[in-house]
Amino acid sequence: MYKVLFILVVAAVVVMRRGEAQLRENFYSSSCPNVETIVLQAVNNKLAQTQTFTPIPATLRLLLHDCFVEGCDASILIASPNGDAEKDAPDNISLAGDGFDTVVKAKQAVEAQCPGVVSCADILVIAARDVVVLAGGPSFSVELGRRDGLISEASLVAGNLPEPTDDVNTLDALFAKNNLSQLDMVALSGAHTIGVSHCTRFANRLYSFTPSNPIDPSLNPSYAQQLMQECPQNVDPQIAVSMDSVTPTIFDNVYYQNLVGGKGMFTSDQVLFTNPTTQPTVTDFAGNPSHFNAAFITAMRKLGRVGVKTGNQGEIRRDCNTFNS
Ligand code: HEM
Ligand SMILES: *[C@@H]1O[C@H](CO)[C@@H](O)[C@H](O)[C@H]1NC(C)=O
Ligand SMILES: CC(=O)N[C@H]1CO[C@H](CO)[C@@H](O)[C@@H]1O
Repeated sequence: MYKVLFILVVAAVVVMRRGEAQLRENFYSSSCPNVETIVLQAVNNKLAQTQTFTPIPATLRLLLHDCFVEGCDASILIASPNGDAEKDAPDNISLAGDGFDTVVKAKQAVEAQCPGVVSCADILVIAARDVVVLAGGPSFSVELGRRDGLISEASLVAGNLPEPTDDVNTLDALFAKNNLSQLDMVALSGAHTIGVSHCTRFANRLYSFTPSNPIDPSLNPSYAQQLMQECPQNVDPQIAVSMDSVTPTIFDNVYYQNLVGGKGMFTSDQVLFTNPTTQPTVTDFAGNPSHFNAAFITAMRKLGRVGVKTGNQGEIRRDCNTFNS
């Protein structure tokens, strides 16, 4: 009698743990042992082909936009014929095509060797890690085992992505909703050490901050002049400028040194230094690259766990841009 009960309990526990299958580093060790090498090679091929830096920041940013809306489930990659998928939301307007293409190419390379096995969500996580390393940032291992989602809707985006005008409280709340601490938020913002922004995203800080102060007083005056030169009023909305004006193509801690010097591009960057709750972390990261690297790695691994589907949830998409059926 007790034996039967014991077996039933054990069986129930096993079933429950299957249901909430965990991410793990060696998830594909028998089903696709070379997946990480294949993805890295595809990322390198993409860079060789485009001959520009753009795929690197574009791929990293894609991870944030995927994970913060419906979880890290490749929902951002879906191309809807009706223009109503996640990537079609106004918040995504500036996601560079090179990021999408990097993941699509990597998936094709993986499919050629391990058909139907590796999710697009995992390929994005691997590629986002790889581009950090290729830009000179820290190397780290990633957890795998995500499944691709079955939902991608533009209407689900609003309110789930950070805005360049956000203050620390708003950022704290949004990141907390994704199980990320304030420290994680400050560390992940360091991703703005590479890549570009369109002038429209920060022009308010140059021309219309407040009626009495058209230039944001928290901007370093010479940096403000530089930005006004790069982004004259009513400039072509396609024009984009480097977010880290000092080392724009190197993944380093100069982003934080810039904040200390009043050279943060967005309000959401600069407030990390002006707000007393985050300032000590910014000062620490500005002076200690190893502290930044360690915090960034921890936060990236946590970002990769947001809202994941595992076990038999979702699907393994064949083509990252479309659902299987
Ligand atoms: C903390 C709140 C954040 C805000 C408000 C924010 C906002 C933005 C905005 C407005 C842009 C410029 C888009 C454009 O005009 O092209 C941008 C670019 C970028 N963001 Fe963020 N972001 C945040 C956090 C993050 C995080 C957590 C990551 C990744 C871990 C990230 C990675 C990037 C990258 C790499 C770019 C450059 C994209 C490119 O050059 O194609 N951002 N971000
Ligand atoms: C946050 O963590 C809790 C506890 O592990 C989990 O139940 C929840 O789904 C997580 N939320 C997100 C958005 O990942
Ligand atoms: C890369 C991408 O698909 N961006 C889209 C974001 O959303 C706008 C509409 O708001 C589209 O025009 C872009 O093509």
